[in-house]
Amino acid sequence: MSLDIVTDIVKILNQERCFLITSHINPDGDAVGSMGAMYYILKELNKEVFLYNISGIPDRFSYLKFFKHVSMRLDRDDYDCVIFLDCGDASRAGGEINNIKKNIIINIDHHPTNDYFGDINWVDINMSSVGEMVSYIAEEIGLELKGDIAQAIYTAIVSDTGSFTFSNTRVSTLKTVTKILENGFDLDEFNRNYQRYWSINKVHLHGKAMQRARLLYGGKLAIISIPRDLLSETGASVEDCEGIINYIRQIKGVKVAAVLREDQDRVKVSLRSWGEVDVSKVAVELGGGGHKNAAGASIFSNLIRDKIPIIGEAHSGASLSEAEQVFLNCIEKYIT
Ligand SMILES: [Mn+2]
Repeated sequence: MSLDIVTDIVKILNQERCFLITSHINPDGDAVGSMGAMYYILKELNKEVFLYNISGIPDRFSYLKFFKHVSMRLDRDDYDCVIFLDCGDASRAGGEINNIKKNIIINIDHHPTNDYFGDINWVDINMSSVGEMVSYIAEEIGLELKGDIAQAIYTAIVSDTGSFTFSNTRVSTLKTVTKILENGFDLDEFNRNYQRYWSINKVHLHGKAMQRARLLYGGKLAIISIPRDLLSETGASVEDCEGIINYIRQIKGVKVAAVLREDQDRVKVSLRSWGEVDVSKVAVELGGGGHKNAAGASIFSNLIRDKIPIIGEAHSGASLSEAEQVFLNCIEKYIT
């Protein structure tokens, strides 16, 4: 890939000395994988590299060796260059990062809602994943996509394309994967690491959640609302909810899948769609963001109060159903 922006980024990677790499809160496979790939690139260039993620890296990614170098705190207060990966805006990495000194901010992302907060912004909404974007940087430097870098990039791509089933899977994505496989990537070992991480609690949670699935708007919307109690009942964690949405997305005739999960002071909304329904617009309306076919938002209790007149005291447990109402009011025009 011969893009001027890639050349510009490589120039900075060569010039600067001390780097901080970060990605968004509650990192997914793309956030983690792209951080790892960038870390290995900078290590190849003999740079001083720090890794920061405000919520840390989920244990399921511990097969990536860079895992142990990621800190949940900022280790120093000045860096030559800060690289944000997979962040639509700088606050996605956590507020703390605004207080540090940095000469240059590089922003590499593929969210349509990105607000170009960097000094150098490489935002391409056609890219499958930020991991794929970082692979072009590696190649520009002349690094082969193998070993640790390949493992990190493959994690990012597989995660953000739903194992090559989402519409963001492009010819160039598969060309990148082809190069990785040609270099002797052990797919069997990878899949064992990447897929085998479920607990029995997660299985129980999924079972109970599936029972709650409903179809609305003539079967075009599949929705599951998860009250907080369901997690304590099954001993499952918040991360264990991951993947529930993909099952209801597969119901015949469904155009949009939605999971609403009750959290401390908010209800988290996850959205997936097929084809033309752009769920990022729904998410933006609710104060969130994302991609055309995969997006999310948080409905806070004050938003609920703004949009639904509450008479008297809200009864306990009302917030989930109220958030559901706010969401349904919002999605109606996109789905009917
Ligand atoms: Mn991503």
